[in-house]
Amino acid sequence: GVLSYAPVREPRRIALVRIPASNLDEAELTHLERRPVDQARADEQWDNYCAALVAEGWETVEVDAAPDLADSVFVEDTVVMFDDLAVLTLPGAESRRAEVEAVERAVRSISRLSVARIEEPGTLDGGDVLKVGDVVYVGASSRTNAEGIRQLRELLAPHGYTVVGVPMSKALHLKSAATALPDGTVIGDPALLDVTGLFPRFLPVPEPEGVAVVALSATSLLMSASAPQTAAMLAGLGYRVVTVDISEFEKLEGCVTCLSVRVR
Ligand code: CIR
Repeated sequence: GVLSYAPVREPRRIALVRIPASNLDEAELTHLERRPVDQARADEQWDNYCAALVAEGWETVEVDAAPDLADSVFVEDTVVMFDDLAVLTLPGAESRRAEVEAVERAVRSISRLSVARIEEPGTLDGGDVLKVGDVVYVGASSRTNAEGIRQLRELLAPHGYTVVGVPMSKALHLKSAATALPDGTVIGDPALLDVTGLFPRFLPVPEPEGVAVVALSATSLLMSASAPQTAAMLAGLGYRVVTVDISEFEKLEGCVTCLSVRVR
């Protein structure tokens, strides 16, 4: 007989990214004192961040630049992905709401995605949304209100996700305090969390900058270069750890997760 080999069609692993604005010094700050940002260095760090994603097999899709929207580089806050459902957010900070329009265009350009959105009076920042399997932890932070959490719960119920609200008073976003390893273990800084008992498996990390990891695959992690002890700890658990210097974005309360949105 004739053997025919169908090409293996894997869905593309896309990372949405957005080039830094030219007014980074006007970015929102909640918990940190303002320190001057080196714009050229920020641009270079962003290039390296994108290059690291590409090197790990991700295709970057750029959201149209918004040179005047100071926080637009932190694209994670504007859309949250659940399989093929993209939920556009309504950012808690007024100054960030205009970011969503171009993100919507970018999301709609990826044909396999369906699109929903959080609506007023709900507010929700993607940085507050932590997925662990089919449980979605959502930080009730200064940016994300109860109505935003309620709307997300309603949008996700038909998709089999359970939404769990998490009180957040000590850090900007839930993911400024905790993220998840590919095996579902939540890692974080207990000093930045109101509660840790909600997570079935919780592992404290030794540095505040170490709380944020991006799962590049089941076995590799992207982390900030500012957390070498955490990197060593996670390497010790068997992960391959890729580090990037994002110091200019850390001055603006950004972390390694918030610079991209992974569409798996
Ligand atoms: C803000 O305050 O909105 C930005 N300066 C930082 C946002 C960081 N985003 C995140 O952690 N998901």
